[in-house]
Amino acid sequence: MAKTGPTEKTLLRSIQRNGCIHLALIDPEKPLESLPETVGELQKFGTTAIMVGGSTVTSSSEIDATVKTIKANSSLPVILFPNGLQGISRFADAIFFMSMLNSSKPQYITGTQAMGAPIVKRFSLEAIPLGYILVGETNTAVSKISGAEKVPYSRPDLAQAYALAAQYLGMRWVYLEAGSGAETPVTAEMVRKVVSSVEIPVIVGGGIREPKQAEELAKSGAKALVTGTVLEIEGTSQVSRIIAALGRE
Ligand code: 1GP
Repeated sequence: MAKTGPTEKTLLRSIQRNGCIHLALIDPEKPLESLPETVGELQKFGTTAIMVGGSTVTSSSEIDATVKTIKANSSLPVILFPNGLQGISRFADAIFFMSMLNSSKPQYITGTQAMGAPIVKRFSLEAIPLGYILVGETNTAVSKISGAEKVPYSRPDLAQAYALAAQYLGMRWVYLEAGSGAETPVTAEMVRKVVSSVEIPVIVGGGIREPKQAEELAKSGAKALVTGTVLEIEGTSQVSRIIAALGRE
């Protein structure tokens, strides 16, 4: 039987303690001014793990270098958030082993996964099975590349159906993704409906820039919020306010 590994256990423990956790997404294609200081600060502010990836990553050596810098400057777990085989690094702790459930291209549902699985095994990466659902109204890089027919915010019932399918397929996490830089984050209503219908933790990301938005999503039952762009544009101080808004002790 596939066991839950140490990184996934860290996420679950942190959720148990805090209710809703923060995951920082670092895209190696969009270098931050100072990655070493940034990851140190993120750890101090209470981020639970760092995700590394981006929809336009083309080189695994960039991923390797980013992962190594993060590992050298914090003790936070690093979880890969791959856009393809090039998103896999042997230096990470874990990988969100994901299927984009509403993509129209087989390569994003099971094709690349089949090619990547032996690499994940060879690198002894902890695979965290995740159903990935693209939602919302903004045409972001991920929606253009994946050819997903996004679930509109007006159809939370469809998001519910996909999330339930993820659970029944044995995935242990579900991710409602509005896309990096989305104009509007996932709606509270969609999060509430999805949370009410599944037993697996719901991750929400895309377009979260304000503490108020984070607070509302956490109150709606999201178990993890992912932010990327806000770190690139506003730095760690705004991220610290977002983490503070998650309602932890
Ligand atoms: C993208 O959900 C993440 O996969 C993060 O989105 O860059 O808008 O924070 P942002």
